[in-house]
Amino acid sequence: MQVLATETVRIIEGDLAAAGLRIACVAARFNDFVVEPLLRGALDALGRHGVAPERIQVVRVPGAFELPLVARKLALSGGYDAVIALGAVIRGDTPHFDYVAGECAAGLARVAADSGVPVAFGVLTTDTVEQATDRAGGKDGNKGADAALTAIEMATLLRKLGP
Ligand code: INI
Repeated sequence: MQVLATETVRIIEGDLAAAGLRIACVAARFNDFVVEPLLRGALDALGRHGVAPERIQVVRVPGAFELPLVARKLALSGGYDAVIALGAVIRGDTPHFDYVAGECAAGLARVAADSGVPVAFGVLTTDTVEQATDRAGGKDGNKGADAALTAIEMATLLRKLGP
């Protein structure tokens, strides 16, 4: 059996050349002290990679539970190459966490698979407020910016893969 090196096979992957992409960001207002820095990080990353502001639409929803419905509407509109979902579900003391976080993650994954439009998961699910702020422009980076890069990479990848 021949062992094939990755250099010898054809590989398709996305890139970060984002000029011309149309991007929708859907952001939860719940825990806005975390979500706003995520949104700023996402917009900063989109701008740095060449997405024009007039090609970006921001939509706000009450909480993370509402993200999938609106992401679905945006994805199916035909107006966007990718959707970035932003939210923060913080466990605290509430059993609500598991329902909100679980439905949000499963719902967003379903939207992407069903619509064919990439949905980047920029939703923090953490045990504490500190863990959330660390990931929203704190010591652990900015997951909104990371989600924006994923959205760009997936949108460019899908373009390369064709219809
Ligand atoms: N929504 C969040 O975005 N984050 C949370 O941490 C959260 N908690 O913990 O309850 C939360 N709840 C609200 C939820 O997303 C819906 O907006 C609400 O249940 C109405 O449908």
